[in-house]
Amino acid sequence: MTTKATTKTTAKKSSPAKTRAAKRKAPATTKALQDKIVQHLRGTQGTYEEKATPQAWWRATACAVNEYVMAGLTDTQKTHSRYDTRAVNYLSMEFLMGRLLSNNLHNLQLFDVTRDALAALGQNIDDLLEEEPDMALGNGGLGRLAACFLDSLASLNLPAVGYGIHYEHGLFEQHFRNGRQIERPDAWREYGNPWEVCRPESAQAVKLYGYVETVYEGAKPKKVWHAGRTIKAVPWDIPIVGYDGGNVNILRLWESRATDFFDWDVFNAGGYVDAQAEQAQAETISKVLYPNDETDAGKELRLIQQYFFCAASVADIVRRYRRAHGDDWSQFPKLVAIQLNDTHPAIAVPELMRLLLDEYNMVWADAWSLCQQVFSYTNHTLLPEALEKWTVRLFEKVLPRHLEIIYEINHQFLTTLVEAKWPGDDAMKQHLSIIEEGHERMVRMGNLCVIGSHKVNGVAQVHSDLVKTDLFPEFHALWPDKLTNVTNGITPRRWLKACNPRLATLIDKHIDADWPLHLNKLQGLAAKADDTKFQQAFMDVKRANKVDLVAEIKRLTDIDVSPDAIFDIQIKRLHEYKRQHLNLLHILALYRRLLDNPNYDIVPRVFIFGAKAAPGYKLAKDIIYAINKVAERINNDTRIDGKLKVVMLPNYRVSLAEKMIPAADVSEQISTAGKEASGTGNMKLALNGALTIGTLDGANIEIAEEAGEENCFIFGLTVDEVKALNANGYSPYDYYDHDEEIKAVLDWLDSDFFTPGHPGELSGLKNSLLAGGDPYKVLADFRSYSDAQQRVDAKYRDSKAWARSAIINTATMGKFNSDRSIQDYVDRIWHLKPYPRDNS
Ligand code: 26Q
Repeated sequence: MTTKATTKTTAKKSSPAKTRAAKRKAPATTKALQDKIVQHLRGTQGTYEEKATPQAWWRATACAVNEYVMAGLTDTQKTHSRYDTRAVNYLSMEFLMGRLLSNNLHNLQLFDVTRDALAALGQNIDDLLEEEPDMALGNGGLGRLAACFLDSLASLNLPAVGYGIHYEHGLFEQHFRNGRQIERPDAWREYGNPWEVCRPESAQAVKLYGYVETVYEGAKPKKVWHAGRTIKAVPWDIPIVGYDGGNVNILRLWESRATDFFDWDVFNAGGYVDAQAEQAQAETISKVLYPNDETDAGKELRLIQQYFFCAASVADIVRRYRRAHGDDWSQFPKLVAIQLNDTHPAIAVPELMRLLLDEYNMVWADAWSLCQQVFSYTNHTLLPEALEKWTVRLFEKVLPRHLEIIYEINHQFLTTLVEAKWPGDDAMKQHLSIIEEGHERMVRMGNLCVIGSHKVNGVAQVHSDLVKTDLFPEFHALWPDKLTNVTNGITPRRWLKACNPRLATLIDKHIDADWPLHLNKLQGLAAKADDTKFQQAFMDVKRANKVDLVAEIKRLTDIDVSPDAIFDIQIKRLHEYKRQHLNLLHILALYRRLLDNPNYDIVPRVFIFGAKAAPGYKLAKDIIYAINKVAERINNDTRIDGKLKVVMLPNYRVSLAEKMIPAADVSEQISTAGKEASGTGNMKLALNGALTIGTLDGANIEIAEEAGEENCFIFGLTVDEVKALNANGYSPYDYYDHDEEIKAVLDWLDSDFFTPGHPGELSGLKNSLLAGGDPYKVLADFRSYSDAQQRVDAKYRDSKAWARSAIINTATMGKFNSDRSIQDYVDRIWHLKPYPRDNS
């Protein structure tokens, strides 16, 4: 049983909003929905009202809603083909979709009628929504960004297709055993998924391995790739429903299968088992999402995954184009845009070249010109270890023809453009080359993306500036117009309207009801920031959301927390650069102050974490363990009178984020300046009225600009100060030796205070910050962070000042609507036109 009070809070009274912007009527009545749900319960689920399980109710409801979804899908597809529209193809290894039922209901304006229909059938919609497994086909920010972008593309009526992999297992399920992270496979579609449609008629063959032969057609040499293996790529389509009558686009995810071709010779020679093994191998490709969100150096299967989905997607894009235009390629760059979500789909560039050259006999210059016009690339990281590289050896084995094409792209680039700009400069050539020389030669996917694209963007202003100055300065000198910025965004439909119905209802009463499309209208709330009654209403919503989270925390961890405490939330993947351990050291400092002085006066605080660590990332897993162990000790220490609580919720994922974010007072965004490309959780939390404690990193800078620094708690080194510290030689011991508190909390980790009977279990963490050199400057930022936390405490005591800042945060987050991000992509990179669907 969940406690979210959707039922009560979304009931709309007649409000000024209604008169200002009449809400679109629901496309169905309660009665119609009720009939459809029962019909599906009986007709497709094979059960009936008295017997149906909650799962069956959820499935029947999804099927009922699907009728509206599919109608919109058909209309949209017909419209696109009727007008032969230019479309963007968003290639991404990850789409972190979360659950779809609530989202689809909200976007179709069917939420209220469905809630009522289910209530009439004796079912609670909140409970039923919990039945849906998360579609967790992504690791974190990059995957969730792709999902928000799909929502915006559909809502803005822009022709778009998302292309990715139909992983059988998404991101692992996280459990804690004695405080340690345990991973279990995710089985999101073990029992099928009602949203997806298989399209066997659009399957593609994907080749791998083998060798390249040069044959001659007259004097003309022609390359023929004799593949060693052929895999079948089968598409599953997931409809993406735009908001309020928007279009319904498609997310197409490829599943790998063995080819139908059956080798009877092998079979007859007694090779039945070998034939089965081959099938298992083919199906391995789409079996599992790599759970690393920065690197997984050189894994052959990862390269094959990348090529598998890129080859299938590019073939699909070309097939759609040729259906309308045959062999006339002149319209191709006018109709096709392909966005590369980081370097993961970089192989799509040589793949399109291969198709044009080898299959469609185009000459090099024409093919290359087409490629450069259609591709563009988004960079999501500056961390050197996260820039993808593959060994030439691996490429030669898996994709021999692509390696040849990459060599030729590189040769042309170096001998024409680079030579013209920097004549005779071999060092420059080495630097810009796609091939890195060394004892093991490597293919640099970032360079391939920059060279093959007409635009390259970073994801927040400071990040894009660093892409120009630090990551690709020479490319920037060569092509001054290629590098640009598109600041990330989040969809306000999922991240406010659907996840925080109480706040959405309050907002509806004060501004136009179309704010989920025009998020800048939230600005209208700023006028009420000093209005005591509005402050009260706003903080009442926050408190009710906190009460819900209190129950969820109790259910998941059995820990009791009070909704009167400050809810301080850090939710993101676990990484050293994100510095969950800075937060932890500060918790230890607070705890120590409380033990030293029982009268130490702080506003009670609950520190809440959600984070998964990559299974092979030892220190990240040790930090999770440390948080859990510290939590155990603090939560059970009666001496501190409940002033401090620490909670690490297990299995952080989209659906859990939707419960945590509406209840946050404080948003922890504390990465080392220059390391977090953008962040998007920071936007979600601020939009829901949390105050940011953060460094001047990524999108925090722009959030502080919008909300005003007086409504955030900014601390720590700036990008330039971090650089200066590195240049001058940073020593963490300077802080350890001179700050008594830092020394005390670090030494505490060596004892068995938090791990009774097991001293030293937490010493790895201390070592990383001292002997390990503290690469992310945790100790350098500690004091400034602790001071900022004191400002948080002081401000919370002034409840009017706090309420005012919280309101201003919500009111000023309009910029971070992913619709704005998408419009920036359209204006600067894709140049698309909207095509609202015809009804036919
Ligand atoms: C690479 C090689 C092998 C295996 C996995 C990977 C891999 C997988 C995922 C590398 C990186 C990722 C994901 C990166 C990511 O999520 N980056 C985040 O992107 C967000 C959206 O732009 C930003 O807001 C974050 O700042 C950035 O960290």
